[in-house]
Order: sequence, then C-alpha cells, then structure tokens
Amino acid sequence: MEQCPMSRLIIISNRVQPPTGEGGGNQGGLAVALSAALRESSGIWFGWSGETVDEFTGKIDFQRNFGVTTATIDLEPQDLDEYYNGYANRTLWPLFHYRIDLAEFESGFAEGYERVNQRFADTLEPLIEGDDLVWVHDYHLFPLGARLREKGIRNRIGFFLHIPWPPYRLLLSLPNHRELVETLLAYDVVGFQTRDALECFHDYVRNELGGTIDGNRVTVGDHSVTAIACPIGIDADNFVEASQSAAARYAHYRMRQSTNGRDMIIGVDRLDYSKGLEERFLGYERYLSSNAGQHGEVFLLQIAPPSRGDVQSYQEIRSSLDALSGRINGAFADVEWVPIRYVNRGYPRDKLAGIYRAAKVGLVTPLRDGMNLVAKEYVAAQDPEDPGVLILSRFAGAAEQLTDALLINPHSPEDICDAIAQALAMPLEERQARWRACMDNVMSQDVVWWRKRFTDALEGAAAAAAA
Ligand code: ADQ
Repeated sequence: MEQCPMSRLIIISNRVQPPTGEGGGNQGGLAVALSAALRESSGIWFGWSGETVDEFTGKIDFQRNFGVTTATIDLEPQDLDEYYNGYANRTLWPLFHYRIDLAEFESGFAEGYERVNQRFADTLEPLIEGDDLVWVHDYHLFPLGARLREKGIRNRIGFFLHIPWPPYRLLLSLPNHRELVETLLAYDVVGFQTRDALECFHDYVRNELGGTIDGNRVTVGDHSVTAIACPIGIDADNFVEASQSAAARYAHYRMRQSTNGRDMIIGVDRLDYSKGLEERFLGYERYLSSNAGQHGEVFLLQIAPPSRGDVQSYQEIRSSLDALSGRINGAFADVEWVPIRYVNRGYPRDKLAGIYRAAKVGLVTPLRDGMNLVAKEYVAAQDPEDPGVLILSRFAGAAEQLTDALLINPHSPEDICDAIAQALAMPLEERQARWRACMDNVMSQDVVWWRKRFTDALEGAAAAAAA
C-alpha cells in the first residue's frame, strides 16, 4: 500500500468523474487514480456538474459515491458558450495544439472564461481548510490559482496541464497571453506532460517575462514557482487485469472470429482534429495502394467517439472523415472485405482492452498530443508471448517515454505506410523486445507514480518556501 498524503486533497477540474463502482467500473484510469487519492485523504473533487441553469446561484451539490466526495456547481448557458465551447475549446485547445488556423479570438470568450474561473474561486473558497493541498487541472482553469490567492487562500496550490504547451512565438498570437501566463505564477507547482512542454514554458518565461530558470525553480520578479515535467501514466495493473477479464477475453474471441484470420490495425481516439485521423487514413490508403498483395489480408478498425459536437471545427472533421473512409472503402473494398471499419462510439474499458489485444498493430498518430493514453493502454493490453507493434507519432507526449515504439512523423503518409509494412512483417523476437521496453515504462511510470510525483513536489515546494 502506498503512503497516504498527510493533507486533505482538493482536486478541481472542469468536469468531475465520480467513481461508478468499487474497482472503478468503466471510469477512465485518471479518474480511478484521482478517486483513490481522494478516498485516502478524505478529499473533495470540485467542478462543473455538466448542467446549466438560467441564473448562476453558486449552490454546491455534494455527493458521496464509493468513498469519494464530489462537489459540483451548475453554470449558465452563456458560460457554456463562452468559457467551455468558447475560450477553452475554440481558443486555447487549437492554439495549444499548434492549430492557430483554427483558433478564434473573441473578447467575449475571454470574458466568459474569466467569469467562470471567478465563479469557481468564489464557490470553492469556503471549502478550503487548514493545510489542504489544492490541485487544479488543465487549460480550462489556468487563472483559478490566482483568483484563489486574491481571496486570501495561502494553501499549497498546484496546476497540471494535460495538453501541450505551445512554443513561445506561437503563444504570442494569443491576445492577453501575458496576463494568462502570469496567472501561473500564483501556483506553488506547475506540472507539464513532457520536457518539451516544460522547455517551451521556460522559453516564454525567459523571453517574454524576463524571468530566470534555476533547476526546477522559475522566478519572475519576486514570484517563484516549481515547474516540472511529470508525464501522466495509466492505471497499468488495473488495465492488465482488465485485458484478462472475461469481458476482454470474450471481446478478443469475437474480434478474432470476425477478422477471419486477417491482421487488424487498431486506432482509438476521441474524434478530434489533433488526433491526426485524416492523415492516418491517408497513410493507410497509401499502404493499400502500394501493397496490393495485402488486400483482403489486413484491415483498420478505427474507433472514434464524437466529442465537442457544438464546435464547428469538430463537425467539419467528422464529415471529412466520413467522406474519406467512404472514399477509401469505395476504392479498395470487395464483396468479402472492407479495408476500414470506422465506428463512431465508445466502448467499455474491458471490451476495449480485448480489442487492443486482438490487434497486430496499434496506430497512434496525433499531430500533437499532451501525452496520449491510448498508446500506453495498447501496450498494457498485449499478450507478452505474441505482442503487437505500436506505431506512435513523435509529436505525442508519450513518444518521450515509449522510445521503442515505431516513431513516425504523422504528417507523412509515406512514414505511416512504411511503418505499417514494417510492423506487419516484424519478427516475433523484435516485437517482444520492443514491447518489453515500452511495457517496462508503462508499468513503472503509471498513474499512481504520476500522482505521487506531483503531490510530492507540491508538499516539497511548500517545505522549501517555509524554510
Ligand atoms: P484525450 O485527448 O482525451 O486526453 P487520451 O490521452 O488518448 O486523449 O485519452 C483518451 C481516453 O479515452 C483513453 O483512456 C481511451 O481509452 C478513452 N477512449 C477513447 N476512445 C474511446 C472509446 N471509443 N471507447 C472508450 N474509451 C475511449 C487529454 C490529453 C491527452 C492526455 C490526457 C490525460 O489530450 O494528451 O494524455 O488528457 O492527461
């Protein structure tokens, strides 16, 4: 049993995912890990309920599920438009994923974002006590720490960014970028997924804020913050277990039956333009064009549940993928074989684990990704005796850790095509060696390791400040 954190933990994220069962049920790995930490420290998970009301009241709905207390507030429809669909997902998300062409800069969005962060701070403040550790998550809530400080909160407050941090010059295109970045100085610890993201943050601090970097300490004027790379992992033991569950074995068996001896390539992603799905389909199309002998021998199963459907760029990527998969299937399919099975829905974790295990190749090709947990799940689900091959974009955060995957440039259809050919022909010994190296990392730097690394830094930073 890992040691309990001494202080009560308060976690804040845009949405709250309460546990659905003792073992986590179908909760994602992140929610399972955070729930475990909250349970051990009798903490609280605070965030938006997902519901809207005509007028914001600040009323907090407390619930307790499987030992975890959640506290949620309802927002107004205008908040949803400006803060969530607006600034978070139409301004920050595209810009932080290097898609300045898709980023929309509306002053109304920025105002709504500030308003909601203020609302979070106002409603959260009375819940914070004594030496609670406060841990804020992701790009929806950059300013929350600063707003809490303004209200006199002196507790240790940390921030973890799940998405990439953009290069310095790219960030300059965000109106009020300086104001946004400066709010990070209110935290005791700021965590990034990768060294690359951390270095981009350092560049901004040096060039734009005139700050200095000394090891983990970033100093601007009389403010100092600990900034670390702290890559998130999956709940690896739990996922390995899930991949051997009855549901997974059944899914695996059904999948093998339906593949008819064909090799399966798997892709699993939220339907998002950052995931490189169009480029993936084009890379696979190139593979089909240049490997006629493989027609009927291989297929791509792409699982992509729609997300953020209120945002236009998400509607566009969806119709573009519909067209592209239709075109490729129309060009290559015959009466007994369809090259792409394209599925727009989610699956329970157990079943997903069984499907991963049945796939010879895991194709994970985001154009940019903070980490990408699918890559790690694919590795964890493999049969050690006969593992599949992970093809991974060098622009996913996971590429810093899974260096024995086949690393590719997701913008290049040729790279994807060559990697598929290499993966399908890879001898067993090489597959095992590459998988073992990836698996060692997935197991040792799992989600509990990540959580502990972050909360230890948060406790340590406070000790340093007090010394
Ligand atoms: P996401 O962009 O959502 O997360 P990712 O890390 O791949 O991306 O996590 C997706 C999760 O959803 C995985 O656990 C996956 O199994 C699950 N999922 C996807 N499709 C599914 C389906 N059809 N059915 C069931 N489950 C499905 C953001 C950042 C990432 C970062 C994570 C965590 O964008 O870079 O890794 O947060 O920090």
